[in-house]
Amino acid sequence: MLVQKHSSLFSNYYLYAIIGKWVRFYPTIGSLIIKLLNHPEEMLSHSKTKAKAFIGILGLMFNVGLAYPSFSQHLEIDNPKTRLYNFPDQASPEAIHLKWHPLAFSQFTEKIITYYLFFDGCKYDDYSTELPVYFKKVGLSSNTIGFAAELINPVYQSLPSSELANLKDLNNLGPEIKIKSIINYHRKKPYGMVSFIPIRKNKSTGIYEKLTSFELKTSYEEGSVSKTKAKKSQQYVTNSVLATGDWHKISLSQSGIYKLTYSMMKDMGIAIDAINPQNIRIFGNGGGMLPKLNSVIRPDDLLENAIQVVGETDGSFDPNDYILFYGESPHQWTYNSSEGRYHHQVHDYSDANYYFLTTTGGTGSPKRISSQASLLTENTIVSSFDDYAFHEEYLYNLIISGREWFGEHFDNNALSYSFPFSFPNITDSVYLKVSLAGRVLSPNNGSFTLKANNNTLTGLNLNAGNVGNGNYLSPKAKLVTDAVIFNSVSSTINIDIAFNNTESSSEGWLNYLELNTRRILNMSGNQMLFRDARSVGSGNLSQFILNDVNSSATIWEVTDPSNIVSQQYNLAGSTLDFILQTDSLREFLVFNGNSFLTPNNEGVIANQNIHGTIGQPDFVIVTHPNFINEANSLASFHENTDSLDAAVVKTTQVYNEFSSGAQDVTAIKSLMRMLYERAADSTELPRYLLLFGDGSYDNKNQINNNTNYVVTYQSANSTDPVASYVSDDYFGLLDANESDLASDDLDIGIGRLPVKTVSEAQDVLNKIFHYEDVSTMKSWRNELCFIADDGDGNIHINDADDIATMIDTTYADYDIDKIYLDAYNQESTSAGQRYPDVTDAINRKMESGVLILSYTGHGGELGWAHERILENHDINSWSNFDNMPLFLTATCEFSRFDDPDRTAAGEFVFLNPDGGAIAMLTTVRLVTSG
Ligand SMILES: [Ca+2]
Ligand SMILES: [Ca+2]
Ligand SMILES: [Ca+2]
Ligand SMILES: [Ca+2]
Repeated sequence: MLVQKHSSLFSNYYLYAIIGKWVRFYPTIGSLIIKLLNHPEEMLSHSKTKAKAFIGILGLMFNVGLAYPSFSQHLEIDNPKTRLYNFPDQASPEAIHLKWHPLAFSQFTEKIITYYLFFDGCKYDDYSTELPVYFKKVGLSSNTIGFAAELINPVYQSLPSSELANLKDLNNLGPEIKIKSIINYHRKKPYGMVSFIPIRKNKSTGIYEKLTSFELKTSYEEGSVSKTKAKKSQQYVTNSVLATGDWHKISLSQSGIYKLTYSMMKDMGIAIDAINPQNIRIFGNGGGMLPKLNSVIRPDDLLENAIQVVGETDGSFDPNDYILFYGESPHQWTYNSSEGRYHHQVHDYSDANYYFLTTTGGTGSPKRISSQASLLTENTIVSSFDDYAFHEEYLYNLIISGREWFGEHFDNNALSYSFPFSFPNITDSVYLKVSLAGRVLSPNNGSFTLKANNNTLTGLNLNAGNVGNGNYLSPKAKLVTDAVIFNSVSSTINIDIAFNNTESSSEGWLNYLELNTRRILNMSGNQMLFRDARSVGSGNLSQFILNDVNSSATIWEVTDPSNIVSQQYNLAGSTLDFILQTDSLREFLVFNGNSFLTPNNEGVIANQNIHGTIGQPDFVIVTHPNFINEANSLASFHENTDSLDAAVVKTTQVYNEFSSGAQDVTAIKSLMRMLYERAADSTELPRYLLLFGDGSYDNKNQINNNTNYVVTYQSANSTDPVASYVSDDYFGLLDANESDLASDDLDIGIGRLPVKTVSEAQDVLNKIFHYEDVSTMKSWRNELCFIADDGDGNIHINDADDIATMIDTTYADYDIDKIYLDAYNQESTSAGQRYPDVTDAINRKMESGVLILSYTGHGGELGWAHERILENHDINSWSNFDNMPLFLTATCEFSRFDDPDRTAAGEFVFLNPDGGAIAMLTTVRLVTSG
């Protein structure tokens, strides 16, 4: 009987799944529920094979927010022998008919209405367009290296002008349909993905036409995959260097030479008088974030750096002995050789970079800085060098979303700012790149003007334009970026930025200033970094000539920060020179020994060894250290009740082994990549990732009372609430070709427990454990409830009804209850329209219990519907501990979990200690339905 079948239907669910965005909900939700209800008996069985697949599906649907109307493909997740997709019959492709519907619309307020064209099975590819996309997945053999698709026998029909009048984005459509065909990978297996917008503008008539039927012809190129994979692949060490020995973590924030003295080491807790300084080692992987593209090789575990230990030869660390090492800023500069410019990249997750010191760890001879000879002949002279600087502050996030933060704020109180830069011995023009954001409401305009040393910089186009009428669907601000070259004779450069607002409510923000110039190669200050892209060329032997040095000048080549070498040179008076091959860009640091930088002590690090001990778990919990006990007991629970092989690691441990100690969203992904890559076969692939701890849009702790427990992946867009999102999917895009693209295919199921305190964590655990209790296996587990908002041309009700019908015809055993607002009495109150009977019905349903509760309609961080049918006081009043539903919400920011200033209504549903939801598939940002 069904009750029994569902005894553990949602017991593994720890999961509070996060959806970035959904467009066009109902096929997604309908398919999902059918999958949820599919094969419940396997879910109950202790083998749990399907349960795993099922949780995988919960994760898989959050593919960077894109709704895939069918998940049937993903069901094969645990059956690697089943081909995921059918090969099309190439000899006679079948005709495909598209069933188009009249124009649909979605109404947010009286003023905001968006329109959609749609056909059955369509999806919307990107949130800036309202045009439907046809897509199809095609099976490919594992040695496919090329894939293409074309349309045969297309049949078109004119689109009535009434359907076009309200659509945007038509201008991008040409006379030919643009077909995108790519090879994607799902759990290491390739498949072809074909997608296109099935609308064209007829070349001869100029009329827009929709494609109504066609045949899809696909072609493949097969070849040796090992050939394409011949480039180096990521290697993983067997054991982390942190597994044995004493470890002390230090931090720093700017690039340069750092000194560690006897007394500092003593303060760090090192038994400095007892150690042999010849055994001291420093590890660290240099600055910058890990690369997003998986195939880019990155350091695995911590690299040992070459250092200098002054006074080590006598075997004792005496009070005047010291260590010198090169430390790199977390913020990176990269040279773009086609542009001939250096660009900076601020670290999105950390303002510090970390190094690890040990006196007993590591293997082999400790790495020391060796010296590098100067060559004897030159063919290129270097007497000036490239220098750069940036100014970028992390002060404001304009829409509480996205990873781009802004600095100085321009408004009527402060319309201009001044930024001083210093380039001693400047000898060339200055390249200045500026990025700003302006918030100017229609019909006004605004612009920024820049001055360098009081001269207005012409040729910059920094027109802030306007961002429409400022409703909550329009961009908060418009980003303007431009670059200019100007001359400066002064080594001090003052950049003044003024905001010209035509209306007092206009605002602006500085994103960044970035400068490139050249300086004469004269020593300036106590430490100076230099490099010269002009020296680079095949066969170049460059003589670097450096003036104004003292006799104790030392030059380190820092091109490879873990393999620093000391450069030998010739000295004549106060000028030194050295000659090196410069086939590629090399970087140096000269210092006079008078002054060094000092790192911060971050304390002792306990031994850890994720690399060596994690094995090949099905289920990985990455927890904030605060919740380690709760994470461990959840892991044991799943090991005992579900036979899942579970592993628990702390965020800080993941960072230490995968991102050199700095918080980085990609470190968690790199851990999952290691498990994925090490898997000997498909049964060893990781299946689930649980993030144990709340997240925040503020990954660098700028705001007070932050909730940055487990790092969040935020979209690049930080100005447009419709295009900006947060998504935990990023952690599960694991194939080599994947990074963070919407087309990347999620390979594992991912959930998050958005808990902030141990007590919240314990409450959630109590719920999960209780859900498995036999006393809760009652008839409520046979009931489903669909709640639908009114208005919007009945789209929510139609969606909910379609889902209910889908389920009713597939699973007649379930009792379906519908709470459609239109069926209830609406009352006018002083606070607006209300549906008190709907609220009562929902509260009663929660108390009596349902397996799945689905809501489609308007909503926000405070509850559901304009009529406030569900609010936080309802949610917090629920005491349905014995019958907690899975919540599916197709509504806006109901569960915007990453805003520390507010616990969203969806979070309250999940965190309610006396009931609420056992799990949620829910929305965290603005979404639109269609
Ligand atoms: Ca000594
Ligand atoms: Ca920024
Ligand atoms: Ca994939
Ligand atoms: Ca939260």
